[in-house]
Amino acid sequence: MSSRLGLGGSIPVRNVQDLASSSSSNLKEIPKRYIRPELIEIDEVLMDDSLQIPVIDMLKMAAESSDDYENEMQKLHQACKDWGFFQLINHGAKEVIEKMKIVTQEFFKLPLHEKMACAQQPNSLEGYGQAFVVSEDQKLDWGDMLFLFPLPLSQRNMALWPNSPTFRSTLDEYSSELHKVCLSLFKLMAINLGLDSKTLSSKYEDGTQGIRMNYYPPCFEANKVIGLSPHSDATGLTLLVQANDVQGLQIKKNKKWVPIKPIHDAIIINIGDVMEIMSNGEYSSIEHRAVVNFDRERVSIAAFHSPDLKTKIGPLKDLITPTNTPKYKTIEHEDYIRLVVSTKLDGKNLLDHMKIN
Ligand SMILES: O=C(O)CCC(=O)C(=O)O
Repeated sequence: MSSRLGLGGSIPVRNVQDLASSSSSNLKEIPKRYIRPELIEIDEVLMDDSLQIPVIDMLKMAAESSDDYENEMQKLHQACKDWGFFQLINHGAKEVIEKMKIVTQEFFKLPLHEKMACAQQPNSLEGYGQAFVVSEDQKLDWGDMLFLFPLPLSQRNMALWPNSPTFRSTLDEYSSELHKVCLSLFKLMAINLGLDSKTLSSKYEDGTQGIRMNYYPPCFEANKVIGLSPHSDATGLTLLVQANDVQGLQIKKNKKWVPIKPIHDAIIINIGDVMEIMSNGEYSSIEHRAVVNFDRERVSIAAFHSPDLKTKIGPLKDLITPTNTPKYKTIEHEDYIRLVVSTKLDGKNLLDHMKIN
């Protein structure tokens, strides 16, 4: 079973970009399925800028001999432990990120029928559509997405890639550059966890990479809808960029939502559930969501990285000692994927199922 097919499919629902565009719908009232008071009103949003995620400089960790190495490695370790989120600068992928931002925005500008050439197929989340709609009365997010799986190469489904040579070559390059950044981060994280530097990266070299391009249309009731419901990422490490300069990402810290201000050339990195489990809880996978803007569209690109299917999901053996006993179960990767799907279906927290009480 391939990991992406195992994630199941989504019931097709109305395209939100089309629904929101006044020329096609003259929308006067937002349909009830998008109105989410239960999500929007429940937790406070931090309104000042006092709390921001750490900024980590990749260049300072490039050589152990550099003066800043120890300090920056320590900052990285603390960011993974305390925040589960950070902004990475000087990562070497700046140029391809700029190109990727352009081709992504161009894709969402295409007429609906052209975008629908990449539509999600039954039983798969891959393609153009919406995130994981499983019932006819489920509340909906105010956003569309194009979700593709560039890695492993053997499983690329080119039929769902937009038919533009520039899009394709850019996504190909983006996939490979971000995968490199991801592997480099895993080496640094392994060192910080006191492990052999290849312990983590070796599990991800042939792993899965899913790239999700999110489009959140503006909404005149932006304070009543949600772009992307609160979630933590079921994968290992996510590399996120905001494709235009409209903010919307919020992360949960001390029971409050903290709006993130992306630095222009930075990649926002977050620890996923698999990394929390493998680190035996040393690193944290944090809940986050995307909110919508009143008068401007927002576009973001998330690259999710999962280990290969041979890798069991559980705390890394080398971290387990008599005083650091396993806090999570160890299960086969395919069983983990089944768990991801079933917990998504019943809206439960995956990590609660993996924790050993
Ligand atoms: O749009 C964003 O900033 C967040 C995207 C995200 O969390 C996701 O695609 O899983």
